[in-house]
Order: sequence, then structure tokens, then C-alpha cells
Amino acid sequence: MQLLSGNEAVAQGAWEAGAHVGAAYPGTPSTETMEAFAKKDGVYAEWAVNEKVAAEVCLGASAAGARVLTTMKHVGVNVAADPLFTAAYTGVGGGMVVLAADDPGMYSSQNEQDSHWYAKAACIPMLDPSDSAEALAFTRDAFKLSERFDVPFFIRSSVRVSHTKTPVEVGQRTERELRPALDDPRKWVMMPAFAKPRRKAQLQRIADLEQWAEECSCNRVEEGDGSVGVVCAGAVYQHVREALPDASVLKLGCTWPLPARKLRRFAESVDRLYVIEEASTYLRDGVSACGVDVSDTPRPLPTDSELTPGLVRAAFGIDEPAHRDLPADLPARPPALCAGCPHRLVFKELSRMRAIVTGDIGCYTLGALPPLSAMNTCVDMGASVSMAHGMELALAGSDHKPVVAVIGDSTFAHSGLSSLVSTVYNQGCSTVCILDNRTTAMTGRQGNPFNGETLQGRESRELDLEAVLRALGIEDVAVVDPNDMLAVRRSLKEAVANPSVSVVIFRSPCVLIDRVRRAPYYVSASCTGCGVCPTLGCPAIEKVPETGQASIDQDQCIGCGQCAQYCAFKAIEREGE
Ligand SMILES: Cc1ncc(C[n+]2csc(CCOP(=O)(O)OP(=O)(O)O)c2C)c(N)n1
Repeated sequence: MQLLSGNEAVAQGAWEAGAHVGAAYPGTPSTETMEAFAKKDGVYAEWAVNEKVAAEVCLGASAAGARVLTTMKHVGVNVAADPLFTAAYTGVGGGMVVLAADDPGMYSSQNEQDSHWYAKAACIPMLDPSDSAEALAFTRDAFKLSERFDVPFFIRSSVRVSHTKTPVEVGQRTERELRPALDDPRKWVMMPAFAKPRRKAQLQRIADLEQWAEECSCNRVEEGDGSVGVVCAGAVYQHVREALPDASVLKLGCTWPLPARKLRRFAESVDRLYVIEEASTYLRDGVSACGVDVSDTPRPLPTDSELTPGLVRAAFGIDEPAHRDLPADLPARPPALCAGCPHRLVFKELSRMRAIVTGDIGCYTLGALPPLSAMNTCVDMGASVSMAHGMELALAGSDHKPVVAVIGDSTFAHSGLSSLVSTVYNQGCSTVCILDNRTTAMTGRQGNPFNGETLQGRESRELDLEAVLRALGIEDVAVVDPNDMLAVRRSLKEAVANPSVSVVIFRSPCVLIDRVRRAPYYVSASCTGCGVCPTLGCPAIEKVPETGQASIDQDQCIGCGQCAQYCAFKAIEREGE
């Protein structure tokens, strides 16, 4: 028996099922799954540049006969949707499992999608574990089912399932022979003449899956007193069990396709039937479409964010809170760039320039928050570059502020590169800042092509970013130390003055890579309290209310010296300098 997170359990299930190849792009809450899989014996695992590439790598390995695992966060499913929809036509060779990890409540995401809709839209069956033991068992079974029904299988999790550790009985690995399936182009070459019969095959498969969903043991009824019946799945099942111990529950382990007959039978066995789900109407719509009358809860449940046992109890008028509220005097931990973060001065200088900044997704998105407040947009990975081009198109001919795109190295590899190719091709004039901190920091410092580190530590080559940019025909490429205030200021000024595309690579390692700490700085008595250094938003700097002067927390300061460059009174000093 081991205590595993849902993510670790998915990796274990894939390993036990004999999966050989794994490919993924990191994204919370899915990231640790591929990291755990990569550590197992006898597997090959890699970080791909994005989720579409990862899914295609896996589909290729599946076609050649291997069992394969690809993992992604919910927004990653958007990126991988193109191959996944057609993989539901081609089917598989070796079993293919796709982990889609949702983030209701948006702890670390730009939206809260419900991946169930993808299962329905793409006709890819979906299993929904509620804890780590199910995550392991469902994943292991999903490989067999994928081969049996000739279609990839989704495992859907959410933050609570992915990150909560629960007890798991682990098993042995079953080695698998390759199961190649390449001899029939009508299965793999999806041109219209071959895709049409595959669509018919898909319809037959859906009917077969519907029958299987009626019988499978993962859709189970837990009988209660019969007055309240609840249909639920995933983490919500745990909340329902805790909040409503007497309810009858139809726990759906397979959330697409839905078992219509089983649902109707369950509805007949209870006085009132409720559907409880997070941030979605997927289940309720689906259950209603099966001809089942779904009641509204006595008080409405929130339709956004995560549920809790307390919220479920409140919806049924049971008021005692299931959990104590958190004490109100807990210290606040507002998100901020780390002390010494190399992204900081770029945002400080963009803010001074009053530039319009199209941002992107990564640690640097925190540049949007006060006091830096230097980001106007952040939508999806890669959008900074394409949106800057669009803004330039709209503003062309007007007297406008400079438009600057800001993107991290991993995000640039993910999809910023193709946006930049498009900008160059269309004779755009954007200024693009690539914040190259030598890692994918936001999700826990994974490798990417621009630092050349691979998931299993295999030898690789670091992509030459400057050479790539020059090969696109961009002549104005500067490499600048982002810890040097004057160099940052000068480079941005020059870049925005260039009427064609210019790129500034701000290169300095994330402070969490080597964790180098130099002697900390301190504020001397000559501080005038001018208030400039706190505008850097460094968590080590604060203004002392009693004196109005600044103060540097000696425990947090890592001695980067960024703030000292902004002090006109030379009041930020370091021992021995
Ligand atoms: C489509 C998609 N996939 C994955 C993620 C998760 N994610 C957010 S930021 C990020 C990478 C950021 O790395 P980088 O661009 O190098 O910036 P850094 O955090 O290092 O500053 C990832 C993988 C996401 N938000 N969207």
C-alpha cells in the first residue's frame, strides 16, 4: 500500500499496463504525472513543445504498436484537440490514454473549462476517478479498453484528484508486445474517401461503448434511504458522500458515454434526483437528455469554481459547516515575482515607458499586478506575439504608445514561434521581448528546447534562439542582461523605435535554478523615503510606516542588486561595497 497523488497513480497505472511511451507538455494540475512516469523502469518519456505535438508523438507510437500516455491540463486539450478529434476516427494500435486535468476554481489557470465536453464532442470515452486508487485502476483498464474499442481513452481529473494523496495498492508491470496496426491505410490516412467509412465505424463504436457503459463496474449505485438520489463523478463524489451520507448515489466512473438505462433505473429508485457537478452543466444536460427528471437543489449550488462538502450541505439546507472556516488573521501571501526574479526590471521599464504590453502565460504574467502593473492582455499561450501584431494593425497610422509583446522561453517554443513566423511573413512591425530565464519556471522548472534539458536526462542540444530568430529574417535581435537597469531601458527604447520586427532576448537564469544567494542589501540611514524602490514589487522590500523609509528583509533578499540601481540617493548598500 502506498500513498500516491492522483497524478502519481495515473503514472503507476500506465506503467503497470505496460505503457512504453509518454509525451506531454507541463501544465497544472497535470504536470507531476509525466514526471512520475519518466522515473519508471522501461519507459521512454519526453516533454514535447506543446500538447498537440505530445498527442501526435503518442499517436505515432500507438500506431507503431506501443501503449502510450499523454497528459495535459484542460487548456492543453484545446491545443491537442486537432489530432485528438481525428484519432477518434483512426483509432489506435497500442492503447492510448490521454489525461485531461481540469482546474475548477482556477488555482493556476486562465479559465475553468470542463473537459467532459471534449469527450462528447470528440467521441472519446472518458473515465473519471474520484481518488488515487481509482486513478490507478481506471488508467490501467483504459489501456485495455482503448485496444478493445479501438479509440483513445480520456482519464479526466481535477485539482483535488490530481494533487490529493490517498492509499493505493500498487501492482506489477505487465510487459507488452508491440501491437502494430499500420498495414491498413484506410485506418490511418484520413482523407475523405477513407474518413467516411471510419466515421461509420465510429458511430458503431459509440453504440458499443454505450452498451459497455451500462454494464461496466465503474458506474455504480450506492443505495441510501431513497429520498435523495445524486448523480455525480470525480472529486465531487467525495464531497457528496461527506455532505449527504444517507443519499443514494449513482457514481459515474465513465462520464462519456452516459449509461442512459442505468440512469433511468436509478431515477425510478429515488424520490428526487439531483445532479451535482463543478463549474459545468455537462452532467445535468446529459442526464436530462437521457429522459431523467433532474430536480433543482433546495438552494442553488454555485455554477462556477470548486465545490466543497460545505457548499453541497448548504445547497440542501444543512447549515452546520462541514469544516471550520479559516482564521481571518492568517497572513496574506499575495502572488509576486520572487526576490531577484530576472523578469522584474523588464516590467518596471515597460511601466515607465507606458507601453501597451501584450502578455503571455508564465511566471511573468505577475508583471500585470501592482505595483508593476505592466501588462494589458494575457489570453492563451503564444497570444502575446499574435495579439501585438493585431494591435499594430489596428493602430497603424495613429499616434500610439509603443506595443510590446512579452513571452517566456517555454511559451515561445510552445506557440509563440509560429505567431512570430506569421508576423514576419505579413511584414509586421512588432517588438517582442523573450524572457529567457533558462527554464519553464511556472510549472516547476521543466526543460524546454531553449535550455536543452530533457525529461529523462538524455543528451540533447539547446536550440540556438538567436540563430532561429535570424533565420526568420529578423535583423534586429538583441541579447540583454535583464538585471542591468540601463541596458534594459536602452534596449527597449531602441527596439520600439525600429519600424520592423525587433526582438530583445532578456537572458538570465531563474533564481530558483541554482539558488545562489549573495550578501543581502540593506537600506542605510540616508534613505529619503522617496518610494521608488517599493515600486519594483520585490517581496523583500517594504516601506516602514513609522519612518516612511524603505527596509529590506535580510532573509528574503538574495543580493541581486536590482533595487540599488533605482536608488537615486545611494541608500541601498551592501557590506563591503
Ligand atoms: C495550453 C497551455 N499549456 C500549459 C499551460 C501551463 N503553463 C502555464 S505557463 C507555462 C510555461 C511558462 O514557462 P515560460 O514561458 O518559460 O515562463 P516562466 O514561467 O519560466 O517565466 C505553462 C507550461 C497553459 N497555461 N496553457
